Parts: sequence; C-alpha cells; structure tokens
Amino acid sequence: MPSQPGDGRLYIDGAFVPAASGRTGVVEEKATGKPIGSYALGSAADIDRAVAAARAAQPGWGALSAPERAGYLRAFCGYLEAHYGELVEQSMRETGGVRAKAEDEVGTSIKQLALSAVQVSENAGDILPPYKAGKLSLSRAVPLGVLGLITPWNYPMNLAMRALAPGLAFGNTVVLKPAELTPVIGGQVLAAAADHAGLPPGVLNVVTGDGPDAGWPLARHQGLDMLDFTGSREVGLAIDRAAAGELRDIRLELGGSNAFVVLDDADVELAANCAMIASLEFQGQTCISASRHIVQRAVADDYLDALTRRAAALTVGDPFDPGTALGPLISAAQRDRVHRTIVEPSLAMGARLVTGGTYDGLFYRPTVLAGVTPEMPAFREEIFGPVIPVTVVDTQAEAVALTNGLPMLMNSVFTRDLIRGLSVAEQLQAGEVHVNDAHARHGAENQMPGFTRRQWIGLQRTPLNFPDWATAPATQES
Ligand code: TXE
Repeated sequence: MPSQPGDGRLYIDGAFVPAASGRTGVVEEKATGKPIGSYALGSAADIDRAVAAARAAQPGWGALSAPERAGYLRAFCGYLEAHYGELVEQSMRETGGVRAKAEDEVGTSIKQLALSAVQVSENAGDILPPYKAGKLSLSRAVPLGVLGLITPWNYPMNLAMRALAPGLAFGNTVVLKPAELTPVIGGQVLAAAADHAGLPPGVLNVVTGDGPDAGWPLARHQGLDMLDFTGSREVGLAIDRAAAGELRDIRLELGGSNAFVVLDDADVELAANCAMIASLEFQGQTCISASRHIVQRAVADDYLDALTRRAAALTVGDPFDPGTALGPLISAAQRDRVHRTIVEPSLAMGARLVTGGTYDGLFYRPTVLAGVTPEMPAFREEIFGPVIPVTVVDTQAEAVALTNGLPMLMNSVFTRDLIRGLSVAEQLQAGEVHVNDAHARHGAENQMPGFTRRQWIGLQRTPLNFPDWATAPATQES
C-alpha cells in the first residue's frame, strides 16, 4: 500500500504497516510547536521483523548486477530530486534550520545517491601480486550483509544517506531507525523514495520510534552484520560496552569538543566571520561545530570585539523568514542542556557574558562568553547550541596542548602564515583541520568509510566567498 510521509507507519518488507504496539507519536514543527504529522512507535517486535526482512532480501540484492543496482539508486535519487522543494521545507519544519541549511542537507543527500550509483561498479576487487608460480590471486569485494543505522536529528536525511547510499550500492540491505524528533525527513521520506523507486521488498526497512524501545533492540540485534550509530557519546558508549566481546562490526560517530584556534598573526575579522558559520550554523547543533575558541592574547581583544559585533547583529526567529540567521533549538531539553548545564554554571565559575545568554521558548540568542577557562563546562562539553566560549592563551604551544586535551572531530586554525597553519594542523589530533576557514564541506566527511584513517587538511589561499557578517547578517552560508 503506498504511503504519504508523515502518516505514522513503518516500512517493513516493502509494506507500510502500523507499529506492533499500535502506538504513534506526534511530529512537531519546531519553530511553532504545531503538529505536522505522526510517526509509528516501533519496538523490538518491529525491529525483529525488519531485520528478518533485510536478511531475506540481502542475497538477492547482493547478487544483482552493478547496472541493476545503479538503476535502483538513480530512481531513488530521482524521487528526491522531483520532491526537492517539499523536502527542503519539511526539513526546515522538522529540524528548525533555515533554508540554506535544509538545502544543504537535501542537496548533499542527492549528491551522495548520485555518487553511490556510480560507486556500484567501483572497488569490485583486485588482482593480487603473484606470490606463487602458476597461481592467479584475486580479491573480490563482497557485501557485509545487513546494516543497522541509527541516526540523529540534526542532519537527519544526510546522516542516514551517507551510510544508506554506499551501503545499498555495495549490495547490503538496511534497517534504519531515525531520530524520534525528525522521523519524517530522516526516515519516512526515504521509505517513500525506496517504494517509489521499486526497491525489492526488504532492501530498505524503516522503523521509527524512540531510543530505548526501537533504537536499543536494533543496536543489540544479533541479526546485523554492522551497526552504524551517529549520536550522543552516552548512547554510543552504552552500545560499545554492551557489544564488548561479541566481535561485532560497529561504527560510532559521537560528539566532540571542536576547537577554533586563532593565532597571534591571524586576520581577526576573517576569523570572526568564519566563526559565525563554525559555531552558529544551525544554531550550533552540528557535530563539527566549533565548541571552544582558543585565542592568543595578542589578538584576543580585537577578536572578541569582531565576534561580538557580528553575533549581536544576527536575527533569531522563524526559519521561513529570509532575514533569519538562527532558527529555534531542536527541543526544550536541548535548550535546557545548553543554558542550565553549560552557560549558567560557566558564568557562576567566572566566565563573562559579552552578548546573548537569553532565550524566548526555543529561540536562543547567539551568545559570546569571555574569560572561559579549561575547567568550565563551556570549554569541556560539546555545546550543541549557539554559544561561543573564548579562552585566551599566551603561546601557540599552549593552544595546541589545550586543543588536544579533549576529544574532537574537526578544528580550524587561523594565521596569516600558511606554513605555520600547516604545522599546527599536523600537530592537532583531529580527523579534519581547516586553515583560515570554517568547517567548509569539501565532501570528505560524506565519503564512504575506508579501512585506513585519514586526516584532511584544507589550506584556504583565496578570499572566502561568503558574505561579511558585519554588513550582511541576514543571510547564511550553506
Ligand atoms: O542524542 P541521542 P540526543 C550529541 C549532542 C547532543 C546530545 C544529545 O551533544 O546535545 O548528543 O542528543 C537513538 N539505544 N549529539 O539526545 O539520544 C535516538 O533515538 C539505541 C551529537 O538527541 O544519542 C536517535 O535516533 N539508540 C550527534 C539517536 O540515538 C538510542 C548528533 C541519537 O540520539 C538510544 C546528535 C539507545 N539507548 C546528538 N537512545 C552528532 N555526532 O552529530 C537514543 N537512541
């Protein structure tokens, strides 16, 4: 039976079905709190059926020829392209992000699918060097089998797609459990696209529901060949601990406290401009957000001034208003986490509020905190909100040591000397470092996981082409 995204059904074995519990939850527009749909509250029984369907479908899907699988992926992609405008607006309502953020999310998902449709025929295997006379040695790439995906609410479609698309391309089948705050754009839409594209039953299954009732049974399911989880450290660690000793293939992308390092020869206006993207894009609710700004004393006052002029000028409000730079936070729980467990305790420990620090409902003003020290939560925690904590250091070596003292995903370094920037980048223990740039998406983070660890360094030589936030605060770079 066909389905409309938002109608509260699961997608299992090629059919749109109610949850075994018969229960549904309400999908809300984040800026207004208005109900905009429903989602099924799946549980262990639904997960069991979905994994069984994916298991049954996998041998047939894995045995298809590369052009056949590519054809399905192109049809899947075609559905997203045909519904691009609606999907962007669905993402804006469900996540609270402004249009540029939603376009980035849906656009990146489309590109990922297009890329995977080509990757279908890559990496098929190798002919190995001959080690024994008279023998031809081959390596043949084979699918892992059934993948379980648990995804978060911040970039719901894109973070599902970066595993879903290459996973399907290489002959795996999938059970997806999207975040309960964004079940339509992160799950039901993908089920509708798969159904429309005519994917064989069981190749993609979508079980919506909350973390403990639907996520945990999927994370622990012994019928999976690989689990891919993107979300909080707490849940990721619980999954990791529970799986210890099981020799299961688990891939976790958790949070971190990313650093934004401003050295004493930096162009502070450029750095402050980039900081608006790095720390405030999507209200700071991005795993690669700059969560702590580490600044050398010689430029600290100028940097703080440049930051504050920009942050204070930004408009917070309805994401559909083109003048809005920051929409609402995702939930009251997230707002309380930012305000009560990060901003307030840091102020009590001696940080100075330079701008912001107030909210109206889910709308949180861009906030700059000065005098932040490494013991404060504003320095230690992944903030996941529109807060810029500034910590002053005397030397470059101190900046590097402080940065490396906490887990992180991505850092930025600002200096007029590119060789110095490269040298500092090499000393930072992050998966990705940008010199004189915000967390520019050069696509590395959306590539398939490989079998080697890679560090990405971006050297920005030419002027950046996004607006100067001092004069054009109303638009947001995607
Ligand atoms: O994450 P959760 P939350 C960080 C960020 C944020 C914090 C909390 O710091 O403030 O996490 O966000 C599912 N077993 N990131 O509470 O709970 C859940 O249903 C199995 C960083 O929303 O980890 C959802 O699908 N699954 C991150 C997914 O896990 C469980 C993005 C993520 O939710 C589960 C999001 C359980 N017991 C938050 N409990 C990033 N790296 O981008 C929940 N889930």
